[in-house]
Amino acid sequence: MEQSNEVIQKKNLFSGIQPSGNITLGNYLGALRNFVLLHEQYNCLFCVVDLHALTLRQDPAALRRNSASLAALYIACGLDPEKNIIYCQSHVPEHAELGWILNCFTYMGELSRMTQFKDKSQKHADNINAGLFTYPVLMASDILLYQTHVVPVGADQKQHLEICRDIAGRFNSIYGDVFVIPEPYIPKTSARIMSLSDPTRKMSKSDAEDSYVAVLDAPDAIRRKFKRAVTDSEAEIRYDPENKPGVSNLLSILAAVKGTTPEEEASALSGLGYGALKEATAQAVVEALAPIQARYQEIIKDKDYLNAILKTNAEKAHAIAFRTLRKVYKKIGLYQI
Ligand code: ATP
Ligand code: LTN
Repeated sequence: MEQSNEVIQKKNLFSGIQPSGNITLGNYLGALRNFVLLHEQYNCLFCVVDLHALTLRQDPAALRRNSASLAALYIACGLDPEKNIIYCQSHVPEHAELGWILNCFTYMGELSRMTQFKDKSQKHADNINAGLFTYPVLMASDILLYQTHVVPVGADQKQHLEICRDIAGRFNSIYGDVFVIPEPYIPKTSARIMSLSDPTRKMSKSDAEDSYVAVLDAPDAIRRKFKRAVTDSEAEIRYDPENKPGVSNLLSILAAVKGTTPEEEASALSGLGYGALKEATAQAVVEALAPIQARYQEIIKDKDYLNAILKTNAEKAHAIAFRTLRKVYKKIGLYQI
């Protein structure tokens, strides 16, 4: 048989998580876990988007700690830092630089339609800053700098991906094919894990501690949080997100962790009480997180190793980002020397 010498070029994948608090089970099931599933098929960049975190007021010491912790967690989840570019956004200046240019190609009207902006400005009415408003533009710059084909995110980021595609398309239609138009990758199940204290709202790391399970929570904390999770006053384990959001959220988590469906879990537990559902969910989560937690503890102890990785990878990211930015500068007519 004739051998093909054709080298199949891998496509590019980019995603980011904000170091704005403890990484939650929602972040893990909606995003991180899919990074691990996808990373071998793509050239990947996984970013600690620390500049995005500044859109809400951060305690400087906590921001530093959370940034190192998130980088270590990427590795602990199984992303090899030799094969994937794991780095901090603020270490690569091109993100902010392209962000400025793209601000000039984004309309106030489209930004004011973003539901994340509306939600966050309601929650933080004392600090509705311009960064919160232009957040999606910086996110578009993250993605477009690396000629990204695929962006794995939770369902809450779909609208931001759409605006990114619109900005890229608008730019390309004026200057030619400068940017790859990215596609979102949103998991079918677990794309939107809900808060344990208010299952009608998304689980979020910047909310109160009892509303989320953190990936690094100790087993007894995980069990306690699930035990207190809000359900309803019936006693039937049934998957019905509309009418039974709390129970359905627990079933979704259990199914996502076990690789089954919420309906299958509901029928396996039918006839049992909510206590059994909570215990089964807590147990499955504790078991799934244990190996990640153990690996994390090894990595976070060795700051020299972690810093060396972040430095080398920021250089790799910079080399790619620099090429795209130069091209953009040239196309739009900035004087080059
Ligand atoms: P914050 O509360 O600080 O806004 P967050 O918890 O919403 O943070 P991000 O850093 O904004 O998390 O998101 C990181 C990734 O996790 C994104 O891909 C996002 O879509 C995903 N994600 C966040 N929350 C959930 C959730 N509850 N269910 C599924 N995916 C989620
Ligand atoms: N906006 C995202 C985090 C984020 C991101 C990105 C995700 C910033 N830049 C680029 C994917 C690709 C969030 O709030 N979850």
